[in-house]
Amino acid sequence: MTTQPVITDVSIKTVVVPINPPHQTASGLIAASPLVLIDITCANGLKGYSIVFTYTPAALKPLGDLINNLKPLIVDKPLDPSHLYDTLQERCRLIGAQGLIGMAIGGLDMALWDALARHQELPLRDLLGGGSGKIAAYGGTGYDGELNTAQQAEDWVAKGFKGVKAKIGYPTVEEDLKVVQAMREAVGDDIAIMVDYNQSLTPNDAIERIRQLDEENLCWVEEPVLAHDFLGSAKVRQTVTTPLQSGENWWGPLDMTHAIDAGASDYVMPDVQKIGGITGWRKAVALAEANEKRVSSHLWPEVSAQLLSVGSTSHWLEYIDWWAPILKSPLVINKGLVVFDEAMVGSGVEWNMKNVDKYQV
Ligand code: SMN
Ligand code: MG
Repeated sequence: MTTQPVITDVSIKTVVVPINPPHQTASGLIAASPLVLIDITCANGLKGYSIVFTYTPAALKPLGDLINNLKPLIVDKPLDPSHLYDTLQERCRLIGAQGLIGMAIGGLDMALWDALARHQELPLRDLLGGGSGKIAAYGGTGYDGELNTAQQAEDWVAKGFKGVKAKIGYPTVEEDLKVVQAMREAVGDDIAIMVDYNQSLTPNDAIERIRQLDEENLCWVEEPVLAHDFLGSAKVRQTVTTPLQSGENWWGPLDMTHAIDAGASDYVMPDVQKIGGITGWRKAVALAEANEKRVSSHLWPEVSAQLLSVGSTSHWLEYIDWWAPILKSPLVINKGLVVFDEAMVGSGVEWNMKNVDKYQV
């Protein structure tokens, strides 16, 4: 067994990467990605990298500070991500390991696993047991109206994608329907269409709307109600036939347990940051697999593609390339499938320093 190197430093940079065009959802506009970039350094010069996405620039500095303040729990310790995850969870139990704390832990955990994979000179997926499955990716469109959404869907399909997701939750269900029907018209019957309400409906409103969408042969309806209203979501699920999808806002594996116990969702799509990094993802996905839930991902395409390739119930990779400008080797998709770079080690995250400098704040 190789001995783990000792961690000597954790450092951060903050960047704001513009999104062109800005991404509109039923719960707000995202015009740029505020990101904390984490670098872990070990005694032998080994590095580990990860991205923390703060959704709003208001949280960028606090998250950077938080990660710096958690440094004493990590520096001078051996590079043992699972053990450090437990330490961070225990030491944050009183404040609670959700919200900004949860995001900081998720980001640190991803950087630690990245460093460990590099130390073993393996891609993350091989470090986690290896996976050979083909991972299909879907492209996303914003809350952009009938014509624009259909056009964007057509563009994804022209690039070879076999699935496309639209943001809906317009003032009326008639508008939601028009968007979905325009997409179907544009892409044909063989393409999977998903829709995302971004938590914007009440359970009763969701039942009324999704019953009307049930005729549209959708792959899933995502987050129709508040992400933590597990019972409300279960009530919707019992009344509609289209599969429900949720998970991007669940904090840690325990939220996954509660959601599954409540029967909240047909499918799950944890977000590798909010679910607790790679360590949290593995615990959560073990639960999903035991419950025969198909697992998709949220953001972090480079890291998520590797995680999905290891899973036994993997479903779709969400392909969003907003952070590609600051990466040395952004994920490659060909004909809608992930292409792994065979020579790559780590989690797929390493900086394009020219652009990091350009977008640094
Ligand atoms: C989403 C929300 C916020 C930022 C990025 C993406 C979204 C999704 O809900 O599922 O892609
Ligand atoms: Mg979503």
